[in-house]
Formats: sequence, C-alpha cells, structure tokens
Amino acid sequence: MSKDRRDFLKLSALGIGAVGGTVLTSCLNETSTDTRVEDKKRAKGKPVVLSTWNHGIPANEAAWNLLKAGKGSLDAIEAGARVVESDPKVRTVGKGGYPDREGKVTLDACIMAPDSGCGSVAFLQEIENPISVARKVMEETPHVMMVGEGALQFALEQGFEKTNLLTEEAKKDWQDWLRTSEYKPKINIENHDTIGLLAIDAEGNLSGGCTTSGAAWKLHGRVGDSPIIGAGLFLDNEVGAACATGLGEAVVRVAGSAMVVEMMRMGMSPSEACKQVVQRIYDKHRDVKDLQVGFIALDKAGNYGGYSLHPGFNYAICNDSGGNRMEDAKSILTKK
Ligand code: SD4
Repeated sequence: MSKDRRDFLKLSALGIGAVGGTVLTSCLNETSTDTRVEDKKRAKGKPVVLSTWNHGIPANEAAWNLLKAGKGSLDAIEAGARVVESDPKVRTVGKGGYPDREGKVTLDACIMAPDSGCGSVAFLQEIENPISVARKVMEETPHVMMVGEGALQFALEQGFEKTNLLTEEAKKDWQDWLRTSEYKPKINIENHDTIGLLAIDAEGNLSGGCTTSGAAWKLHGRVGDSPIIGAGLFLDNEVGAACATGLGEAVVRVAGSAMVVEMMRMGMSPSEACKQVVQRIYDKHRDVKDLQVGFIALDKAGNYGGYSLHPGFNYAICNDSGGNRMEDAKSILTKK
C-alpha cells in the first residue's frame, strides 16, 4: 500500500478526510469515543477547584462557596480570581502587583468558559479586576482579546472604575530595583506568582481563569503568557483544563496549556500531561537556572495534578473529599 493511501486510511479512522491536499474534518456530528470522556467518567455532582500557589487557598474558598451553592464554574473562577487581584499584599497579581521598569502596573488576564468562549485583556492599567473585564470582552463583544488603552476605554464604558494599582510597598521595591536596574526573573517569587484557576461545577462543566501583573520590572508594553488563550490557559469541556505560571516567554513558545489539554485528550493523566510539557520547555531552553514554569491541570473526571521545572511550585486544591489544602507539585529538576 502506498504511504499516501496509508495516511488517508489513518486520517479516515480519526474521522478526518484528505481531499486534493486539503484536510477536511468530518461533517458527522458523531462523538469519537477515544477523544471524549464518557458520561460515566464525568465529575457530575462533584465540584473541584484548583489554583496555583498559596494564594490559591483564598481564591479556592471564594470559588468553592459558589460551586457549593450550585453556581456554574465560570462564576466561581471569576470570584476566586477577584479575591487575589484585590489583595494589595499579593505582589504578582492585580492591585499591589510589581510595576514594570517605568513604575507602571500593567495587568494581563483571561477567562475561558465551558463552551470554549473566551475573553482576554492585556497591558491593562488602573483597573483592579482585569478578570472581570476579560469576562466582559467575552460576553459583550465579538472579540476575544483587548489590550492597552482600548481595553481601558472598554472597561470604563462597562462601568469599571480607575484605581491606583501601585501601592507604596511595591513602589518602594521598584525604587530599590532602579538602583541597579538589573533584569533577572526570580524563581518562585515569595512563593507566589500568576494565579491560574481551574474549576469543574456540579454539572460537570469546566471553566478557567488566569490573572497576573506579569514579570516584575518588565519592559513597558511586555505581555506574557497569562492572557494568551492556549498558552496561559486552555480548556476543552470534553477533555480537561490547564493553566500555567512562571516565565511566560517559555510557556508561549510551546503553546503550553493547550498542549497539556491535548495530551490529556490522548489519555495522559493531568500530572503526566503537565510533566510532558514542562519537559518540552526544559528541552528547548539550554539555560534553565533562572527559569521556572509550572502547570496545573484538571480533567473532566475531576482528576488533577501539577508539575514544574524547579522545585517550589505548589497549588491549592479544594474538593469534597479533602477540603481546601495545598499540595506540592513534582518537578523535573531537584534541589542541589
Ligand atoms: C508572565 N506568567 O507574565 C506570568 C507571570 C510571570 O514570572 O511573569 N512570572 O509571564
């Protein structure tokens, strides 16, 4: 049999047809059993919420209260993210976040719903809760992503209010940094970083969110992975959800969160899928001394896991069986 014929048969078996060099997906509405989770494996009636780092605990708590009250996962994600965005003590998200090298706090966030609807804002200034603006982009516009001045204008039109995001503490740290102006990403900054949240509600539907002030002392205008659907966050309600934390440039290079979801689709556990993508990042970067990335993932059946490059990454998990608690992610590298 010729190679072309073999490839055609392989694609046909997956419900994909190749015609005249163009690949066409099948028009049939049938669900292929190998890419979708059977109903019996769905986490219906068993909500779960999973968030990155220690600040995941208060985020999970807010999200869990809504999930237990029967609300959908999208509302839970937004509520959880807002808690951390509004906490001025958290230096890596929302108000109180570290500014860029010009002293401006610029925020990135995105949100994704069970129907694959998504919204995102990047390089947004003076708005305390970018996750809610991202949701408005998803719900009130025909677009997915808005940035900078346009995103700010949109937020104001939607009723959000301007606020000063640069706290005295963050300003002081920035002024200290200015003395050397040395740009070096720090691994596991104060044990917190971007918050990414994944949730499954009582109906078994997945949503996710991601919000950050980005890398401290970044170039003015720099945007990381967090607002980029597929990099900082991705989900497919038939399969699972994943989000990333750490150095965004490395996550974007491998379309990190989308890859984690696709690996779960192929049958890997959430933890194994995260590990594979971290390994890919490791393989692509020769010098990983100052590079940290971490992923968390949640599958449709409510299984969860996380993996990072260096040790020190943890996540908060809340479900009926164990309450709201921290777990350490495994890492590819170990402490010297
Ligand atoms: C970003 N993942 O903007 C975010 C947060 C970060 O080092 O900078 N971490 O890349």
